[in-house]
Amino acid sequence: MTEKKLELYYFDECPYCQIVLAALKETGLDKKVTFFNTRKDPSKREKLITDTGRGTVPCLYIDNKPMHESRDIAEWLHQYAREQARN
Ligand SMILES: N[C@@H](CCC(=O)N[C@@H](CS)C(=O)NCC(=O)O)C(=O)O
Repeated sequence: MTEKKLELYYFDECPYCQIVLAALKETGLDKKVTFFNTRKDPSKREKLITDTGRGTVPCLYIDNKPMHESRDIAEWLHQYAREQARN
C-alpha cells in the first residue's frame, strides 16, 4: 500500500488536537506528518476555512482531502497504521 500524504492542522492549546497528537505518537505516524500550527500561521487557518468552511482544528489532510473531528481522525490513524504494518 502506498503511503499517503498526511498534513495536520492544529494548535497545542486545543484539547481535541491533543487526542490526535497522542494517536500520532502511539502509531509512530508523527514522523510521517507535516504539521501546520494555525495559531502561529493564520494563513493556514484561512486555508482551512476556504477548503472546508470551518476554521476548527484538528483537521487532517489525507492526500489533500480534509478530515475533521478528533475521534474520527484518531480512529483513521490507528486503522491506517495497522494497514501499513501489514504491508
Ligand atoms: N468536535 C471537534 C471540536 C474541535 C474544536 O472545537 N476545536 C477548537 C479548539 S479546541 C477550535 O478549533 N475552535 C476554533 C478556533 O479556535 O478558531 C473535534 O473533536 O475535533
